[in-house]
Amino acid sequence: MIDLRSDTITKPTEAMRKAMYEAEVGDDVYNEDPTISQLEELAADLLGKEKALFVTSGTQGNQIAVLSHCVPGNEVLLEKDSHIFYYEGGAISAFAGVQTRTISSINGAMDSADVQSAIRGNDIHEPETGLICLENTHNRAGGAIVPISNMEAIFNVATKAHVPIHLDGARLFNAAVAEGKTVKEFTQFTSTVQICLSKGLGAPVGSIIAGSHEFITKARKWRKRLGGGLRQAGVLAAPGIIALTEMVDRLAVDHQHAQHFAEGVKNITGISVINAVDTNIVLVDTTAKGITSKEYIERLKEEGILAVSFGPTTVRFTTHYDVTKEQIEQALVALQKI
Ligand code: TLP
Repeated sequence: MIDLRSDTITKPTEAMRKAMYEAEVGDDVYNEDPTISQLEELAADLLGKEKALFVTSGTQGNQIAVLSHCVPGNEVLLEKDSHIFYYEGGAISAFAGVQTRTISSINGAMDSADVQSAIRGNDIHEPETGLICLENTHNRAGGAIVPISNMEAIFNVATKAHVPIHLDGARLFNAAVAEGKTVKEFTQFTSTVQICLSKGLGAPVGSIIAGSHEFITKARKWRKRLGGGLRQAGVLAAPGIIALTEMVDRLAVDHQHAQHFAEGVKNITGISVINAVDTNIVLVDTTAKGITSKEYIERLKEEGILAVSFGPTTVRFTTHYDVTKEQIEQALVALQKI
């Protein structure tokens, strides 16, 4: 099977497995795991924040951020197809007791004027705006890079209104590598950030959240409340360190593979690429073929290719460390056959 469902499916590299075996560990709830501390210091430095915290998943990291920034009854502003709104099971309402207010975007980038006008005023009838969430790259927009200038414009609006900004940067390193920039250049316009170690960077488990000392103190407490305080977690941090030190630059290869795949799809009748393919995601529309994405995915499976549905006639293909250029070629042959 050629698995293009997600970059979450990558298996830990040999170097990661060796590092897991050799990791020095302690009880991280007591702050005594040296490998966790090393990962958190490295991540805080890369992300340009005072402190970082290892969490079990991207979803948990985003949830802890909302819980730490907001109080029940707050309103959170976020893009209408953002992961936090679309794919986290309504968790921010269930756990943080906040309501959401969604904003449309172009390729994941909300207009700062729309954000400004959505921020609530000082009116007894209205909820208070507790947080603005951004996502970069934007998953449902097809791995689209939200421009730094757009993040800056929203940050300026938020700062004036004293509203914090949380960035869901599950694939922030993809954006940075594709733009030839550092992740800090993006995170300078955020209060807090979540990055996934377990997507294109290849670690088996985990995410990082980063922000001020004060934020991380609150976040640590929320992580414990949610049952995410881990004990000898150094075995999970060790591959995370490799993810951040050895796996970032090679994301460019995944981007080349996505480009190559998209070019190939353009030569196949009945299907078309509908995103700009900024990074490692290709969205393919099946409308002209007269079949649904689910039917198309079934046909793909028969040919040994796995992909996911992203709408009634949209199929998402994601490139990652465990897919070679030869497999991309094979996938294109299978698509041609269908
Ligand atoms: N995204 C997954 C699915 O949940 C859709 C995927 O295959 O793309 N933020 C963003 C932008 C994400 O894409 C994801 C995962 C998460 C957060 C959540 O990360 P995990 O899976 O670690 O909870």
